[in-house]
Amino acid sequence: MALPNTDAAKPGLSPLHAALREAAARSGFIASGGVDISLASAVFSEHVDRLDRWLEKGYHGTMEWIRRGRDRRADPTQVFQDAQSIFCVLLPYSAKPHGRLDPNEGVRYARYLKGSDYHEDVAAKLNRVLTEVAEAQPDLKLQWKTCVDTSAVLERSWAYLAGLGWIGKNTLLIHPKWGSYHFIGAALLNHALDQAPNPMPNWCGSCERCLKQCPTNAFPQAGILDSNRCISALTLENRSETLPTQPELSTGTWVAGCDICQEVCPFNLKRSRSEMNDSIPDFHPSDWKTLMEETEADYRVRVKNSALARVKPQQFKRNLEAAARNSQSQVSIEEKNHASVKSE
Ligand code: B12
Ligand code: SF4
Ligand code: SF4
Repeated sequence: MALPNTDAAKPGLSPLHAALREAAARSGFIASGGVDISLASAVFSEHVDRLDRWLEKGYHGTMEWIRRGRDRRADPTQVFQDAQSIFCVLLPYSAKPHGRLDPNEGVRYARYLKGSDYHEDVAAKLNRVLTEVAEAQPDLKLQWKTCVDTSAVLERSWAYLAGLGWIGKNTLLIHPKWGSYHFIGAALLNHALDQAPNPMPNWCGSCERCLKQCPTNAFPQAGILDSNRCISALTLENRSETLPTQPELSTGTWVAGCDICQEVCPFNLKRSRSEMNDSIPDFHPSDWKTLMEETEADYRVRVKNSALARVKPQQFKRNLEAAARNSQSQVSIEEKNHASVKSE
Protein backbone atom coordinates (compact mmCIF):
# COMPACT_ATOMS: atom_id res chain seq x y z
CA MET A 1 0.00 0.00 0.00
CA ALA A 2 1.21 3.52 -0.74
CA LEU A 3 1.53 5.42 2.52
CA PRO A 4 1.54 9.23 2.55
CA ASN A 5 4.94 10.89 2.56
CA THR A 6 4.76 13.30 5.48
CA ASP A 7 8.39 14.35 5.06
CA ALA A 8 7.75 16.11 1.78
CA ALA A 9 7.85 19.89 1.94
CA LYS A 10 4.25 21.02 2.06
CA PRO A 11 3.32 23.62 -0.54
CA GLY A 12 1.10 26.54 0.35
CA LEU A 13 2.04 26.93 4.01
CA SER A 14 1.93 30.39 5.57
CA PRO A 15 5.44 31.85 6.19
CA LEU A 16 5.09 31.36 9.96
CA HIS A 17 3.93 27.77 9.57
CA ALA A 18 6.77 26.99 7.16
CA ALA A 19 9.36 28.60 9.48
CA LEU A 20 8.09 26.57 12.45
CA ARG A 21 8.20 23.32 10.49
CA GLU A 22 11.72 24.00 9.24
CA ALA A 23 13.00 24.86 12.72
CA ALA A 24 11.30 21.77 14.17
CA ALA A 25 12.88 19.50 11.55
CA ARG A 26 16.33 20.99 12.28
CA SER A 27 15.78 20.27 15.99
CA GLY A 28 15.18 16.56 15.43
CA PHE A 29 11.38 16.39 15.55
CA ILE A 30 10.32 13.70 13.07
CA ALA A 31 7.11 15.46 12.12
CA SER A 32 5.45 18.76 12.88
CA GLY A 33 2.49 20.84 11.82
CA GLY A 34 -0.17 23.15 13.08
CA VAL A 35 -3.84 23.91 12.76
CA ASP A 36 -6.00 26.97 13.47
CA ILE A 37 -8.41 26.51 16.35
CA SER A 38 -11.23 28.45 14.68
CA LEU A 39 -10.93 26.47 11.44
CA ALA A 40 -10.93 23.18 13.39
CA SER A 41 -13.86 23.90 15.66
CA ALA A 42 -16.44 21.85 13.72
CA VAL A 43 -14.33 18.68 13.52
CA PHE A 44 -12.83 19.17 16.98
CA SER A 45 -16.34 19.08 18.48
CA GLU A 46 -16.52 15.41 17.47
CA HIS A 47 -13.39 14.79 19.58
CA VAL A 48 -14.94 16.57 22.55
CA ASP A 49 -18.07 14.41 22.17
CA ARG A 50 -15.85 11.34 22.31
CA LEU A 51 -14.18 12.67 25.46
CA ASP A 52 -17.59 13.26 27.05
CA ARG A 53 -18.79 9.75 26.23
CA TRP A 54 -15.54 8.32 27.57
CA LEU A 55 -15.94 10.20 30.85
CA GLU A 56 -19.61 9.21 31.14
CA LYS A 57 -18.63 5.54 30.93
CA GLY A 58 -16.06 6.05 33.69
CA TYR A 59 -13.22 4.94 31.40
CA HIS A 60 -10.91 7.51 32.98
CA GLY A 61 -10.69 5.17 36.01
CA THR A 62 -8.93 6.88 38.92
CA MET A 63 -7.86 9.90 36.82
CA GLU A 64 -10.40 12.40 38.17
CA TRP A 65 -8.16 15.22 36.94
CA ILE A 66 -9.29 14.45 33.38
CA ARG A 67 -12.91 15.06 34.36
CA ARG A 68 -11.96 18.23 36.25
CA GLY A 69 -10.14 19.56 33.16
CA ARG A 70 -12.93 18.67 30.73
CA ASP A 71 -13.84 22.28 29.83
CA ARG A 72 -10.22 23.27 29.30
CA ARG A 73 -9.71 20.24 27.05
CA ALA A 74 -12.78 21.30 25.05
CA ASP A 75 -11.51 24.88 24.64
CA PRO A 76 -7.76 25.57 24.34
CA THR A 77 -8.32 29.32 24.95
CA GLN A 78 -9.10 28.36 28.56
CA VAL A 79 -5.52 27.04 28.75
CA PHE A 80 -3.92 29.99 26.92
CA GLN A 81 -6.22 32.94 26.49
CA ASP A 82 -4.69 34.25 23.24
CA ALA A 83 -4.49 30.85 21.55
CA GLN A 84 -5.34 31.00 17.84
CA SER A 85 -3.53 27.92 16.59
CA ILE A 86 -1.79 24.79 17.87
CA PHE A 87 1.59 23.67 16.58
CA CYS A 88 2.38 19.99 17.27
CA VAL A 89 5.61 18.00 17.08
CA LEU A 90 6.60 14.34 17.42
CA LEU A 91 9.80 13.18 19.09
CA PRO A 92 10.68 9.46 18.88
CA TYR A 93 11.89 7.36 21.79
CA SER A 94 13.79 4.07 21.66
CA ALA A 95 11.82 1.14 20.26
CA LYS A 96 14.04 -1.39 22.06
CA PRO A 97 12.30 -3.21 24.95
CA HIS A 98 12.99 -1.81 28.40
CA GLY A 99 13.70 -4.42 31.10
CA ARG A 100 13.54 -8.21 31.02
CA LEU A 101 11.44 -10.20 28.59
CA ASP A 102 12.00 -13.36 30.64
CA PRO A 103 9.83 -13.09 33.79
CA ASN A 104 12.31 -15.31 35.64
CA GLU A 105 14.95 -12.65 35.18
CA GLY A 106 13.06 -9.54 36.14
CA VAL A 107 10.51 -6.89 35.35
CA ARG A 108 9.45 -4.78 32.37
CA TYR A 109 9.06 -1.00 32.06
CA ALA A 110 7.42 0.91 29.24
CA ARG A 111 9.97 2.09 26.68
CA TYR A 112 9.07 5.76 27.09
CA LEU A 113 10.48 5.70 30.63
CA LYS A 114 14.06 5.31 29.40
CA GLY A 115 16.16 8.39 29.95
CA SER A 116 15.40 11.70 31.59
CA ASP A 117 11.91 13.13 31.99
CA TYR A 118 10.33 13.57 28.55
CA HIS A 119 7.93 16.26 29.78
CA GLU A 120 10.90 18.55 30.27
CA ASP A 121 13.02 17.35 27.33
CA VAL A 122 10.31 17.73 24.70
CA ALA A 123 9.10 21.04 26.13
CA ALA A 124 12.66 22.45 26.22
CA LYS A 125 13.30 21.44 22.61
CA LEU A 126 9.96 22.84 21.47
CA ASN A 127 10.59 26.09 23.35
CA ARG A 128 13.92 26.44 21.54
CA VAL A 129 12.16 26.03 18.18
CA LEU A 130 9.64 28.72 19.06
CA THR A 131 12.27 31.07 20.48
CA GLU A 132 14.32 30.73 17.30
CA VAL A 133 11.33 31.59 15.10
CA ALA A 134 10.16 34.40 17.39
CA GLU A 135 13.64 35.98 17.38
CA ALA A 136 13.89 35.73 13.58
CA GLN A 137 10.49 37.45 13.16
CA PRO A 138 10.26 39.94 16.06
CA ASP A 139 7.42 41.91 14.42
CA LEU A 140 5.11 38.95 14.96
CA LYS A 141 5.41 39.27 18.76
CA LEU A 142 4.95 35.52 18.91
CA GLN A 143 3.79 34.17 22.23
CA TRP A 144 3.04 30.59 23.14
CA LYS A 145 2.39 28.00 25.80
CA THR A 146 4.02 24.60 25.44
CA CYS A 147 2.16 21.50 26.61
CA VAL A 148 3.71 18.05 26.86
CA ASP A 149 1.31 16.01 28.87
CA THR A 150 1.37 18.92 31.31
CA SER A 151 -1.83 20.84 30.51
CA ALA A 152 -5.45 20.02 29.86
CA VAL A 153 -5.00 19.73 26.09
CA LEU A 154 -6.15 16.81 23.91
CA GLU A 155 -2.74 16.37 22.36
CA ARG A 156 -3.59 13.37 20.20
CA SER A 157 -6.62 15.11 18.74
CA TRP A 158 -4.62 18.20 17.79
CA ALA A 159 -1.67 16.23 16.38
CA TYR A 160 -4.17 14.23 14.31
CA LEU A 161 -5.94 17.37 13.06
CA ALA A 162 -2.54 18.85 12.21
CA GLY A 163 -1.91 15.85 9.96
CA LEU A 164 0.92 14.15 11.90
CA GLY A 165 -0.60 10.67 11.94
CA TRP A 166 -3.86 8.80 12.44
CA ILE A 167 -5.41 7.57 15.67
CA GLY A 168 -5.09 3.80 15.70
CA LYS A 169 -7.47 1.23 17.16
CA ASN A 170 -5.09 1.16 20.17
CA THR A 171 -5.89 4.92 20.59
CA LEU A 172 -2.28 5.94 19.86
CA LEU A 173 -1.24 8.45 17.23
CA ILE A 174 0.53 6.47 14.52
CA HIS A 175 2.94 8.04 12.07
CA PRO A 176 3.06 6.04 8.82
CA LYS A 177 6.86 5.79 8.86
CA TRP A 178 7.76 6.12 12.54
CA GLY A 179 4.90 4.17 14.12
CA SER A 180 3.75 5.16 17.61
CA TYR A 181 6.90 5.10 19.76
CA HIS A 182 7.05 8.88 20.01
CA PHE A 183 6.00 11.73 22.29
CA ILE A 184 3.67 14.50 21.24
CA GLY A 185 4.46 18.10 22.07
CA ALA A 186 2.00 20.94 21.46
CA ALA A 187 2.37 24.71 21.57
CA LEU A 188 -0.62 27.03 21.74
CA LEU A 189 0.27 30.12 19.66
CA ASN A 190 -1.11 33.67 19.70
CA HIS A 191 -1.03 33.68 15.88
CA ALA A 192 -3.08 31.99 13.20
CA LEU A 193 -1.24 29.64 10.84
CA ASP A 194 -3.90 29.83 8.11
CA GLN A 195 -4.15 26.07 8.28
CA ALA A 196 -7.39 24.09 8.27
CA PRO A 197 -7.47 20.52 9.68
CA ASN A 198 -5.52 18.16 7.49
CA PRO A 199 -6.15 14.71 9.00
CA MET A 200 -4.46 11.63 7.64
CA PRO A 201 -6.53 8.62 6.62
CA ASN A 202 -6.61 5.70 9.07
CA TRP A 203 -4.36 2.88 7.83
CA CYS A 204 -5.31 0.26 10.45
CA GLY A 205 -7.51 -1.47 7.88
CA SER A 206 -8.83 -4.85 9.04
CA CYS A 207 -5.97 -5.37 11.53
CA GLU A 208 -7.09 -5.95 15.14
CA ARG A 209 -3.85 -7.16 16.71
CA CYS A 210 -3.79 -4.57 19.49
CA LEU A 211 -7.42 -5.27 20.42
CA LYS A 212 -6.90 -9.03 20.51
CA GLN A 213 -3.53 -9.08 22.25
CA CYS A 214 -4.17 -6.64 25.07
CA PRO A 215 -3.73 -8.99 28.06
CA THR A 216 -6.43 -7.32 30.17
CA ASN A 217 -8.96 -6.76 27.39
CA ALA A 218 -8.87 -3.01 27.95
CA PHE A 219 -10.50 -2.03 24.64
CA PRO A 220 -14.30 -2.25 24.91
CA GLN A 221 -14.34 -1.08 21.27
CA ALA A 222 -11.75 -0.21 18.66
CA GLY A 223 -10.26 3.21 19.51
CA ILE A 224 -11.69 3.32 23.05
CA LEU A 225 -9.62 2.44 26.09
CA ASP A 226 -10.99 1.56 29.50
CA SER A 227 -8.33 2.78 31.94
CA ASN A 228 -9.84 0.65 34.73
CA ARG A 229 -8.44 -2.36 32.89
CA CYS A 230 -5.25 -0.94 31.37
CA ILE A 231 -1.91 -2.05 32.88
CA SER A 232 -0.43 1.34 32.07
CA ALA A 233 -3.11 3.11 34.14
CA LEU A 234 -3.03 0.50 36.90
CA THR A 235 0.75 0.73 37.38
CA LEU A 236 1.22 4.48 36.76
CA GLU A 237 -1.99 6.23 37.75
CA ASN A 238 -3.81 4.03 40.23
CA ARG A 239 -2.68 5.02 43.72
CA SER A 240 -4.60 2.41 45.72
CA GLU A 241 -2.73 0.19 48.14
CA THR A 242 -3.25 -2.99 46.16
CA LEU A 243 -3.70 -3.79 42.48
CA PRO A 244 -6.82 -5.70 41.35
CA THR A 245 -6.57 -9.36 42.28
CA GLN A 246 -8.69 -10.75 39.43
CA PRO A 247 -6.44 -12.89 37.18
CA GLU A 248 -7.90 -11.20 34.08
CA LEU A 249 -6.51 -7.87 35.31
CA SER A 250 -3.03 -9.20 36.06
CA THR A 251 -0.30 -6.64 35.40
CA GLY A 252 2.14 -9.44 34.55
CA THR A 253 5.72 -8.34 35.15
CA TRP A 254 5.09 -4.75 34.07
CA VAL A 255 6.06 -2.42 36.93
CA ALA A 256 5.52 0.90 35.14
CA GLY A 257 3.46 1.30 31.98
CA CYS A 258 2.80 -1.30 29.30
CA ASP A 259 3.73 -1.44 25.61
CA ILE A 260 1.93 -4.55 24.38
CA CYS A 261 -0.63 -2.78 22.17
CA GLN A 262 2.30 -1.03 20.50
CA GLU A 263 4.62 -4.04 20.30
CA VAL A 264 2.09 -5.97 18.23
CA CYS A 265 1.35 -3.06 15.87
CA PRO A 266 2.74 -3.68 12.38
CA PHE A 267 3.61 0.00 12.07
CA ASN A 268 6.17 -0.39 14.88
CA LEU A 269 7.85 -3.53 13.55
CA LYS A 270 10.34 -1.83 11.27
CA ARG A 271 11.77 0.36 14.03
CA SER A 272 11.62 -2.43 16.60
CA ARG A 273 13.72 -4.67 14.35
CA SER A 274 16.24 -1.99 13.44
CA GLU A 275 16.65 -0.76 17.04
CA MET A 276 16.66 -4.18 18.73
CA ASN A 277 20.40 -3.91 19.40
CA ASP A 278 20.71 -0.17 19.91
CA SER A 279 23.16 0.98 22.57
CA ILE A 280 20.68 3.10 24.55
CA PRO A 281 20.96 1.78 28.13
CA ASP A 282 17.89 0.57 30.00
CA PHE A 283 18.12 3.40 32.55
CA HIS A 284 16.07 1.59 35.21
CA PRO A 285 17.24 -1.66 36.84
CA SER A 286 15.07 -4.65 36.11
CA ASP A 287 16.64 -7.67 37.84
CA TRP A 288 14.79 -9.06 40.82
CA LYS A 289 17.67 -8.87 43.26
CA THR A 290 18.48 -5.18 42.72
CA LEU A 291 14.85 -4.19 42.88
CA MET A 292 14.01 -6.27 45.94
CA GLU A 293 16.94 -4.77 47.82
CA GLU A 294 16.23 -1.17 46.79
CA THR A 295 15.26 1.12 49.66
CA GLU A 296 12.68 3.89 49.40
CA ALA A 297 15.49 6.47 49.52
CA ASP A 298 17.42 4.70 46.72
CA TYR A 299 14.27 4.63 44.62
CA ARG A 300 13.70 8.36 45.08
CA VAL A 301 17.26 9.09 43.93
CA ARG A 302 17.00 6.80 40.90
CA VAL A 303 13.74 8.28 39.60
CA LYS A 304 14.49 11.91 40.48
CA ASN A 305 15.02 13.10 36.90
CA SER A 306 12.86 10.49 35.22
CA ALA A 307 9.18 10.44 34.26
CA LEU A 308 8.95 7.52 36.70
CA ALA A 309 9.10 10.06 39.54
CA ARG A 310 5.32 10.35 39.36
CA VAL A 311 5.15 6.74 40.60
CA LYS A 312 5.61 7.06 44.35
CA PRO A 313 7.82 4.57 46.23
CA GLN A 314 4.82 2.79 47.79
CA GLN A 315 3.17 2.51 44.39
CA PHE A 316 6.33 1.09 42.83
CA LYS A 317 6.71 -1.40 45.68
CA ARG A 318 3.10 -2.49 45.16
CA ASN A 319 3.75 -2.97 41.43
CA LEU A 320 6.98 -4.84 42.10
CA GLU A 321 5.32 -7.20 44.56
CA ALA A 322 2.52 -7.88 42.07
CA ALA A 323 5.12 -8.52 39.34
CA ALA A 324 6.97 -10.95 41.61
CA ARG A 325 3.72 -12.82 42.32
CA ASN A 326 2.90 -12.88 38.63
CA SER A 327 6.29 -13.98 37.42
CA GLN A 328 6.03 -17.37 35.81
CA SER A 329 8.75 -18.83 37.98
CA GLN A 330 6.30 -18.91 40.91
CA VAL A 331 9.31 -18.43 43.18
CA SER A 332 8.48 -16.47 46.31
CA ILE A 333 10.18 -13.16 46.98
CA GLU A 334 12.37 -14.64 49.73
CA GLU A 335 13.44 -17.55 47.57
CA LYS A 336 14.37 -15.14 44.81
CA ASN A 337 16.51 -13.10 47.18
CA HIS A 338 18.05 -16.23 48.63
CA ALA A 339 18.85 -17.69 45.21
CA SER A 340 20.51 -14.50 44.01
CA VAL A 341 22.55 -14.13 47.20
CA LYS A 342 23.75 -17.73 46.83
CA SER A 343 24.78 -17.18 43.21
CA GLU A 344 27.01 -14.23 44.11
C1 B12 B 1 -4.66 10.08 30.32
C2 B12 B 1 -3.54 9.54 29.48
C3 B12 B 1 -3.30 8.18 29.53
C4 B12 B 1 -4.25 7.20 30.20
C5 B12 B 1 -5.48 7.00 29.28
C6 B12 B 1 -5.07 6.69 27.84
C7 B12 B 1 -6.16 6.89 26.80
N1 B12 B 1 -6.11 6.10 25.75
O1 B12 B 1 -6.98 7.76 26.93
C8 B12 B 1 -3.34 5.95 30.39
C9 B12 B 1 -2.68 6.03 31.76
C10 B12 B 1 -4.01 4.61 30.24
C11 B12 B 1 -2.28 6.22 29.33
C12 B12 B 1 -1.49 5.23 28.81
C13 B12 B 1 -0.53 5.46 27.85
N2 B12 B 1 -0.08 6.64 27.42
CO1 B12 B 1 -0.92 8.31 27.86
N3 B12 B 1 -1.71 9.98 28.06
C14 B12 B 1 -2.77 10.42 28.68
C15 B12 B 1 -2.99 11.91 28.45
C16 B12 B 1 -2.48 12.68 29.66
C17 B12 B 1 -4.45 12.30 28.15
C18 B12 B 1 -5.15 11.37 27.15
C19 B12 B 1 -6.63 11.66 27.10
O2 B12 B 1 -7.04 12.81 27.09
N4 B12 B 1 -7.45 10.60 27.08
C20 B12 B 1 -8.88 10.74 26.98
C21 B12 B 1 -9.33 10.06 25.71
C22 B12 B 1 -10.82 10.22 25.53
O3 B12 B 1 -8.66 10.73 24.71
P1 B12 B 1 -7.80 10.02 23.57
O4 B12 B 1 -7.64 8.56 23.79
O5 B12 B 1 -6.55 10.82 23.36
O6 B12 B 1 -8.76 10.15 22.34
C23 B12 B 1 -9.07 11.41 21.78
C24 B12 B 1 -8.58 11.54 20.36
O7 B12 B 1 -7.58 10.61 20.07
C25 B12 B 1 -9.83 11.45 19.51
N5 B12 B 1 -10.11 10.19 18.84
C26 B12 B 1 -9.73 8.96 19.13
N6 B12 B 1 -10.22 8.10 18.22
C27 B12 B 1 -10.95 8.82 17.35
C28 B12 B 1 -11.69 8.43 16.24
C29 B12 B 1 -12.39 9.41 15.52
C30 B12 B 1 -13.21 8.99 14.36
C31 B12 B 1 -12.32 10.77 15.94
C32 B12 B 1 -13.04 11.83 15.20
C33 B12 B 1 -11.57 11.14 17.05
C34 B12 B 1 -10.89 10.15 17.72
O8 B12 B 1 -10.93 11.72 20.37
C35 B12 B 1 -10.59 11.47 21.72
C36 B12 B 1 -11.15 12.55 22.61
O9 B12 B 1 -10.67 13.76 22.18
C37 B12 B 1 -2.10 12.18 27.18
C38 B12 B 1 -1.45 13.57 27.11
C39 B12 B 1 -2.47 14.60 26.67
N7 B12 B 1 -2.54 15.68 27.43
O10 B12 B 1 -3.16 14.42 25.71
C40 B12 B 1 -1.03 11.06 27.28
C41 B12 B 1 -0.57 10.37 25.97
C42 B12 B 1 -1.81 10.07 25.17
N8 B12 B 1 0.00 9.12 26.44
C43 B12 B 1 1.01 8.76 25.78
C44 B12 B 1 1.69 7.53 25.98
C45 B12 B 1 3.09 7.39 25.39
C46 B12 B 1 1.08 6.49 26.70
C47 B12 B 1 1.51 5.02 26.78
C48 B12 B 1 2.11 4.46 25.50
C49 B12 B 1 2.52 4.87 27.97
C50 B12 B 1 2.88 3.42 28.28
N9 B12 B 1 3.73 2.78 27.48
O11 B12 B 1 2.42 2.89 29.26
C51 B12 B 1 0.19 4.31 27.18
C52 B12 B 1 -0.62 3.88 25.95
C53 B12 B 1 -1.90 3.19 26.29
C54 B12 B 1 -2.95 3.42 25.20
N10 B12 B 1 -3.24 2.41 24.42
O12 B12 B 1 -3.46 4.55 25.11
C55 B12 B 1 1.36 9.73 24.66
C56 B12 B 1 0.85 9.13 23.33
C57 B12 B 1 1.73 9.34 22.13
C58 B12 B 1 1.08 8.72 20.90
N11 B12 B 1 1.88 8.26 19.98
O13 B12 B 1 -0.13 8.65 20.79
C59 B12 B 1 0.61 11.01 25.13
C60 B12 B 1 0.06 11.91 24.01
C61 B12 B 1 1.59 11.82 26.01
C62 B12 B 1 2.60 12.61 25.17
N12 B12 B 1 2.60 13.93 25.27
O14 B12 B 1 3.39 12.07 24.42
N13 B12 B 1 -2.23 7.51 28.99
S1 SF4 C 1 -1.12 -0.47 27.43
FE1 SF4 C 1 -1.22 -2.72 27.77
S2 SF4 C 1 -3.01 -3.04 29.08
FE2 SF4 C 1 -3.16 -0.93 28.27
S3 SF4 C 1 -4.43 -1.14 26.44
FE3 SF4 C 1 -2.30 -1.37 25.75
S4 SF4 C 1 -1.90 -3.59 25.84
FE4 SF4 C 1 -3.75 -3.22 27.01
S1 SF4 D 1 -2.19 -3.11 15.83
FE1 SF4 D 1 -3.36 -2.97 13.93
S2 SF4 D 1 -5.37 -2.18 14.55
FE2 SF4 D 1 -3.97 -1.82 16.26
S3 SF4 D 1 -3.24 0.27 15.95
FE3 SF4 D 1 -1.74 -1.08 14.95
S4 SF4 D 1 -2.45 -1.24 12.81
FE4 SF4 D 1 -4.15 -0.38 14.00
